[in-house]
Amino acid sequence: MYISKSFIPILKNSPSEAKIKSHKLMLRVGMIKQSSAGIYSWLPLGFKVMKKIEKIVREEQDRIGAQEILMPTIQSSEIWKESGRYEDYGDEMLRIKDRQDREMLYGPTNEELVTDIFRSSIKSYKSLPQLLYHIQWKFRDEIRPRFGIMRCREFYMKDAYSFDVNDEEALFSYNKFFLSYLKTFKRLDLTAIPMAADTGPIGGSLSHEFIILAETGESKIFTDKRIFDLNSDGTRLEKKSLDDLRKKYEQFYSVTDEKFNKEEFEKKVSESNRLKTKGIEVGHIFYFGDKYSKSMGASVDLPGGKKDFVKMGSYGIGVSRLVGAIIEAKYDEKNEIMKWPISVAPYDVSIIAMINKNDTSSLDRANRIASELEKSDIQSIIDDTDENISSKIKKMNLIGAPFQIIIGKQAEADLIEFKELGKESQKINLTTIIKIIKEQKVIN
Ligand code: P5A
Repeated sequence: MYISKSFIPILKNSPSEAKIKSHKLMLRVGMIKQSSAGIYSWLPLGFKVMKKIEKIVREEQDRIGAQEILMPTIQSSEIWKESGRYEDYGDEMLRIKDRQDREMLYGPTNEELVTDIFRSSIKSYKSLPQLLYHIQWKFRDEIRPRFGIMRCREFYMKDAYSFDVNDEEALFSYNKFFLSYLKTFKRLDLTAIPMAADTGPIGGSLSHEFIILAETGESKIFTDKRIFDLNSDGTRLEKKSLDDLRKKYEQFYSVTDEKFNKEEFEKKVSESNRLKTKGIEVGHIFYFGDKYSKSMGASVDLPGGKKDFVKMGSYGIGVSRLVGAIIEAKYDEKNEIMKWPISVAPYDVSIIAMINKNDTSSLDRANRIASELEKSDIQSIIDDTDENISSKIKKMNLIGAPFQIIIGKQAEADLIEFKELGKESQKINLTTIIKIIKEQKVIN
């Protein structure tokens, strides 16, 4: 891809309306464009990143046995009246009337709709567990949309729902998602910490928010620093192993402000391990038993012939918010360098060629390198403009491909100037470059 032909509308300076660095960068490099308050179009660069995040989220859902479906964005009010949430949800719900005067709404979440799908087909405990998910736009009429796509009105969410025969099995499902979330965020090169959280309008008795640390985050958190040393390595998709994983995390005090209790914090966490800070909520999981299955009549036949309401949980990841969260974690605003994790980078390599109008040799060389990289499934973007080299480098630093190739006027035969952002540049041949990039891609 040539920069000159791409739709990457870069601004010279940081936009003044943006308050936090992810919003600034996303507007600056043209990843998104606001269409109205809290509603955005995704332009090629932003869309590429979001699609890569979505793919990782999907793979990790599939890995725990969840099945993908696609529910509509527009729902009927009927099912919300059944669950009792139609009134409760208040002004955050965008309510619409169709031409027959039927009350419709743009879904802010899908507990009701998925329960309706479940109850129409599943009648026996033998079909359980069922883990269903979709990745779909949601709408919440936030009173104060802010920080770009971080808190907006229309956003892209992965939401999953579990249906089980009893509490024990339902907690097994809950723990599967707990593991899957740790793995998902790790693949995005983020450290997301599970924190005991309130259940709010979703309801239920057990809930964790997954939070990444960021000064600009909207969630206040209180935690034991030692939780950052934990990981999910070696955990298997078995009850005991998953239970141990959750216990391992829960042994350390780690809560959002709604759950904060000063006395408990100071009793459980030594002074040197206490961390009070802010973070961004990138995922949220809930266990709510029969809250929806009871009110909506979703029951199954049990082994002895009796019937019972299924036990449910729901599990959300803010797919569009993650684009901003990764920028908050990775963007060096002072030096204006964004380095995307290779797993979600819009391009793997930027090729910066010194272009001379009368001599196309460096552009020819850039093209040859790009097509060799392509053969190894490495995506590149070529700066083919006639700007000077330093402004080209600045631009590429903002676009954020984690690797750069610079083709100067007097390029040596075999050697190429190659740089990983944040590291020294080196002169090596193309085979070595491909090897270095492929190695990083595999780690992810
Ligand atoms: C869980 C899945 C739910 O809606 N129902 C289905 C449950 N949870 S949640 O916490 O309310 O939302 C899940 C994740 O969606 C992201 N998110 C948002 N992203 C951008 N703008 C918003 N206004 C917004 N609201 C929620 C968050 O990442 C949240 O964790």
